[in-house]
Amino acid sequence: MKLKKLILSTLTLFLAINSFSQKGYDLWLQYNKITDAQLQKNYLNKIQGIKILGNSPTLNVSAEEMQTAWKSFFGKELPEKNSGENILVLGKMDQLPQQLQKNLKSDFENINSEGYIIKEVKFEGNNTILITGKSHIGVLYGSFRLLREMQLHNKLSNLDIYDSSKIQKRVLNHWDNLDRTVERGYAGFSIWDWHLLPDLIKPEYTNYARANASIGINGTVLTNVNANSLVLTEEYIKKVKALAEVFRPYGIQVYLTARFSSPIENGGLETADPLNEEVRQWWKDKADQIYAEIPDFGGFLVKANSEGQPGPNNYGRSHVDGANMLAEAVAPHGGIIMWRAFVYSEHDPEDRAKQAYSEFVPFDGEFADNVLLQVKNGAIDFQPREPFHPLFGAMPNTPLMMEFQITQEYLGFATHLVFLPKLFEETLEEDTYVNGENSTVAKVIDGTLSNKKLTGMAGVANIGNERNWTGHPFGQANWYGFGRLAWDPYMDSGDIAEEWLKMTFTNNEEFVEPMKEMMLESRETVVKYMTPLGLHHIMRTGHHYGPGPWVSNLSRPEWNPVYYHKADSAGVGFDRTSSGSNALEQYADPIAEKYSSPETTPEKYLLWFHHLPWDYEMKNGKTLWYNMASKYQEGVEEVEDMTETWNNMEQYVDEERFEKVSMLLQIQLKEAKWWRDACLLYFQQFSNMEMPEFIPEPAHTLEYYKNLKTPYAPGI
Ligand code: BDP
Repeated sequence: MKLKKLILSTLTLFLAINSFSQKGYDLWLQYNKITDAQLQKNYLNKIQGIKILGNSPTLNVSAEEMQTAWKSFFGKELPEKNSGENILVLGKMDQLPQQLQKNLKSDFENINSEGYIIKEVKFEGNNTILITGKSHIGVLYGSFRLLREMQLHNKLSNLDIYDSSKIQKRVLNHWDNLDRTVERGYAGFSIWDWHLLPDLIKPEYTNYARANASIGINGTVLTNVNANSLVLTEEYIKKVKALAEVFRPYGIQVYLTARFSSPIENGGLETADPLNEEVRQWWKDKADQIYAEIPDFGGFLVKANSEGQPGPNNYGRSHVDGANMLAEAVAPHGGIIMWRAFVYSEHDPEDRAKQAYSEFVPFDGEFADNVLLQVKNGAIDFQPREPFHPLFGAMPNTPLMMEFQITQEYLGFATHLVFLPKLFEETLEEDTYVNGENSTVAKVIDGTLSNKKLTGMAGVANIGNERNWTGHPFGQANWYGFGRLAWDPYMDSGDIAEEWLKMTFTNNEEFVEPMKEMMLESRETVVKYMTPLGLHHIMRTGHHYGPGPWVSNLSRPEWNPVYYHKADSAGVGFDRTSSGSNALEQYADPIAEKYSSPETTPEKYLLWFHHLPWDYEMKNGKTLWYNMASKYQEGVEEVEDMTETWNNMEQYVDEERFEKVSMLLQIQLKEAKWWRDACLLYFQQFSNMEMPEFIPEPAHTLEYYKNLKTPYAPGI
């Protein structure tokens, strides 16, 4: 009896734990039970069975997803039916009866090869919901869309939905090493278990692919940009192939990072000179070898001549020489090269913010057709806030791919709650003026401005082997939001937050409304307590965790925070106007003119472009010093508000996620205060001004903050 009881209670506990942690693992694909009777009736009346036209692995996973969702929504299967009223029909265009194809002609004209149509039609004389597209992947995307409609509790009536991605290559960049450490990864180790591949295929690989396909991500770069040439050996290609096979039904191509010196390291050649015939042949052979195993291999991502990585400059050759050589190797197989523009040199005295532009603009129009130049959103490095990268307005004849960082290297790791789609949106909406007014960054990267044939958006992944994938439960929203914006860079970040909240937690408006507001404000909050008013790169060294504005002893000048804030008794900020580095000249005239005076520079970029005296009078009539202090204080107070908002949400969230977020918010609050106190104590030495009365007495001295060490911070 006792034993039975013990077994039972252990089982209950196990199930409870499992169902809770499952909530994190299932990401936004929770498919919460539909409890509203009306809604349930609507769904079950409209869809009473499923019919699949044709046969393919992608159609199979579409059908499987429907079943998974049905079990979860309604606790039952969706029966397969051959004919009848109210069935859901899945099939691509050429599988539809001729007449239906004809009727839908104009609908099909609205979508591209990955697009989908969800429409109520007569199929074999019956009322039917049809999910179709020009490809099986289109059908899969359509299936996820229908399920999203249901997760959002939208009624299924008069369905007439169509949608297509606006960007072609929607790619996650994993900075994962072959030893499973993840550069700038804060959610555990790499999910790729290289040691056990290709023989052990983990369910995580499939769930990763499902999650990505559900938001339209269609590519994954498996390895770190600081690349290891080992991944290009036969042994590893087999491992990569195994992953590619799992991802293929979900429409996800694999890519690898190519270390430029691989012909030397792997091929025994004496050089990696891109104009050397042997080297060129080596890359062609390598591409042939990879494509023989992985016919839909995407291509290579390359970090060259950047932060110590080898590249064409080592041989006196240009970035174009390097990129085009690789492009030639993958072109016969339909592959592409994503060549990174994240290039700066310690030997170059020019402002780091200017260097990529100086390096690449002269090559505009010279890259091969299958090269995308991958440009970070800002000219420095994934800061909490940066003006858009001037390259977006300066290379009209080169396909430019956006690179965002989803992992929070400079934004509090997986500890701080920050909703990044707000940051991404801000960049995408900026006007470059490259083709006159309204030449937004979004239009540059989706190709509409200059009719570019190849388009892409990359996001540095925040995924690891933590049970909930991203460490912070809200980190999932950044992965989700990246995918949504890569599909449609014009999406509103508020809509993204709302979708994610409903799909991940609950549709209850009392939860969704306040949480949405909190997420939308979270990015500005972090800017306030870390780098207000255009300050940037004042994090501690190496790991970049916490404040370190005093750091000045690193070997490369542009790695030191003092290089970026230039605080002295005369003032603070980086003069990038004509009296300083003149980085402003890299922007179109309307921006350069507007930002050349501090009076007309948006306050959010003030110290990015200007070095200003501490008593500079700002728009509100107060001094710069006063405003800086009040931003830091507001940041802290806003985190306090976040903790309060979250505390009111307990009834809507499972215990496990509730507790975890509560604790993380407490850490965030502690660290926001750390940022405020350390930065204000440091800058006060130069401002020589009183701390405004609203700033509480700092908990510690400046020396204390300077001496803090975190040798084992994750991500390096
Ligand atoms: C910096 C990171 C470094 C990356 C580099 C890059 O600190 O780890 O390797 O960017 O993007 O932000 O290549």
